[in-house]
Amino acid sequence: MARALDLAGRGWGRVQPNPLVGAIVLADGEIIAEGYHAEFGGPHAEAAALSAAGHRARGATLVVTLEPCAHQGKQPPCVDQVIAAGVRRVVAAIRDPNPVAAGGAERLRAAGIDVEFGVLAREASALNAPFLHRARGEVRPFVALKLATSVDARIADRDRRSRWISGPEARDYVHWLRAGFDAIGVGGATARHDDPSLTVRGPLTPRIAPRRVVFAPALNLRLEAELIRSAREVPTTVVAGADAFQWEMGRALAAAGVELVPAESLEEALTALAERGVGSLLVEGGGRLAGALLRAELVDRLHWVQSPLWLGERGVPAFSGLPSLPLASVERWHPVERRALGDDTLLVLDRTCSPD
Ligand code: AOF
Ligand code: ZN
Repeated sequence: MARALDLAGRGWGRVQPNPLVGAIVLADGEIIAEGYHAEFGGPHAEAAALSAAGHRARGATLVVTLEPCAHQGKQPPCVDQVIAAGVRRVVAAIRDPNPVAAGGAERLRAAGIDVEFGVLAREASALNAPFLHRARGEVRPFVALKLATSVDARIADRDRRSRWISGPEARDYVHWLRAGFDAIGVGGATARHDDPSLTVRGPLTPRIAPRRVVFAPALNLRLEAELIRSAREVPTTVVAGADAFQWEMGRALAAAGVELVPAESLEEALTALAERGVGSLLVEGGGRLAGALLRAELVDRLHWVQSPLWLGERGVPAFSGLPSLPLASVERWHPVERRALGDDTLLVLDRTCSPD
């Protein structure tokens, strides 16, 4: 299953809003074929692995990160292919919560195939957290925060300089990470001070370039900002209070090709983004937006890159405005990944823990 999860990850940036799925075919304990879902609308992981196995799939075990689908969608039902291939046993990490596709296990069992769930279920759930979030019927996008900080959790020095806290490996990681999200968000102050482009500039080209979203309640932006100047090439949304769009800046932004989304709160903003097709949002700062999202319990995942330097008390804090609750009542988040990125350290934390 660990191998199947690795394979599933290769679809990152290419398959959303569909799930990342990997599969292997095992015979006599050996991997005889592998497959993964490589492209939205393309062959499912099970079909890819089974066609690679050919006649050797007869009597074999199919290990897959998600329950095989039972529906005719853009692809034929995987259960039919599993049955036709003569597979004897299916080991799946998690059930498919998508009501349209669900029911695969029952169909397989009715055909006399052994079906087992629960192997590396937590890892499989973490891998497809945005897909599972939407399948639960959530009305807002899956929200992840990405922050590069010093050891003392500062995102910029006392003059707001942040280039570069993290090293090149961590910056490559961010470009890879962006490719898997529908939208990349920043606060207005960050858009003004850092003038980021928030585009994907790594080896992985996303199937659809993520939309850029600036949360700027008071519309305190510069028309010369990179995000605004390039709004006709890469879709850009500015979220602000409805009143703000009446101002001259609102009209100028619209004329520059920026999509304006009125919202009076972060909740409203996220719901409006979901209605416009944003299923997952990666927020890259700054500290005020990060703090406000956390305070409102609107963050599902944190990608924290910690670099080996200190910026001191006058450095810009990664999260501002968080309440100081008594230790006994604070919630603990759940690590889903820890690894080195050059000299930096990546820690990925989820707010809620998926069940085993
Ligand atoms: C995938 N890839 O490898 C598997 C999926 O419209 P379709 O035919 O591509 O079906 C999409 C649904 O099929 C998806 O939401 C999930 O429930 C199920 N399984 N989907 O895109 C795969 N195994
Ligand atoms: Zn399928």
